[in-house]
Amino acid sequence: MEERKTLYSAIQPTNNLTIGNLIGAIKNWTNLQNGYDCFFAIANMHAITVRQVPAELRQKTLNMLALYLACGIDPEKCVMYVQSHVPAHAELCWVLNTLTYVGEMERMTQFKDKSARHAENINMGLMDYPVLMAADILLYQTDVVPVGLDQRQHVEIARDIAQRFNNAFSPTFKIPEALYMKVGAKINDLLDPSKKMSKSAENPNGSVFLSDDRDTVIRKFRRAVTDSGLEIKYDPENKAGVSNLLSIYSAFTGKTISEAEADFAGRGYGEFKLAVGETVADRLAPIQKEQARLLAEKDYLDGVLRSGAERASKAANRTLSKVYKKIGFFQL
Ligand code: ATP
Ligand code: LTN
Repeated sequence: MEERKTLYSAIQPTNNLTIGNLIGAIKNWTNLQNGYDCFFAIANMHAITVRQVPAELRQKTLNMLALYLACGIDPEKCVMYVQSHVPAHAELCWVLNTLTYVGEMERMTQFKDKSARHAENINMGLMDYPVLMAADILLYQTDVVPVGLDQRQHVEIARDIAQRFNNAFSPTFKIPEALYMKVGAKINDLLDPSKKMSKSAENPNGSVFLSDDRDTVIRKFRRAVTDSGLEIKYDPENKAGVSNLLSIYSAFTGKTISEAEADFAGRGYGEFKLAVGETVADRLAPIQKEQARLLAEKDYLDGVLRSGAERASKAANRTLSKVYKKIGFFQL
């Protein structure tokens, strides 16, 4: 039998997730979990590169796990764990730091964006973010990394660092490939459709959070920016707002873009926006209910994380000990 490939992804528990995270990341994970050996992390070490409130970070970590489960990620099939529970991430990051150049980190788009947004706290961790992410991916000998398009540069650098290590020592890391979905790899802000929808956007009315109640979801869609035209057709260049709404509708219903266009042929923007809002609200309700149910099951969540940490550590330590051997760390 052919060996199963390994899939790795993670989300930072920095805020409530948006429908961008759901469509761009989690939904694909649930579709992919049957075909791969999957690791899904809650990247709390990445999260602290921007200042967090400790009690909130702790709670958001559990919220995120409950959400993974509520969206249908199955702990029998996948390893779900908290990044800081596996010390090998920090350990490999240190080694990889010695193979990474300051100049290339300074040029990373996300680093530049976040430095501008958090000018008072441009810390070393923020700059090192991509190296920690490379450590995450490479520890598990990952084949594929399903992420949104905004993470492209980070996966590229992980590949470069892996290759650099393999060339400097000997083949050690598998070279990972990013995996983007055709529809929904980039969901945009409802108020500024030229920007990606983000969970830490300045104006929360442009982002739809998975925790938003029905009225809030519908209100946000009603106010979504479209254009002065009339036609409901997919044309991201000229009709960014309408195209974004069509992508969201298509992702939430499983219809193709042309089926989505057909559903709204001849209808007005107002009706269209309301229909998309209702569709999204209908799909979020059961996820929210299941998440709340799971959050009350503390022992169960604890068990999932304990078993996740154990399984992840085992795989990660296998790679780390190879690395330590190759670089000449004296081993006991
Ligand atoms: P922040 O605003 O705090 O930087 P974020 O909303 O960009 O966060 P991340 O934790 O950085 O979220 O990303 C988690 C996953 O969700 C990644 O795979 C990312 O590519 C994906 N993702 C985030 N935003 C979108 C979006 N608007 N469209 C599609 N995928 C997205
Ligand atoms: N930076 C990622 C989150 C993340 C990640 C990873 C994604 C941390 N480690 C490893 C894939 C693989 C983001 O989506 N913002």
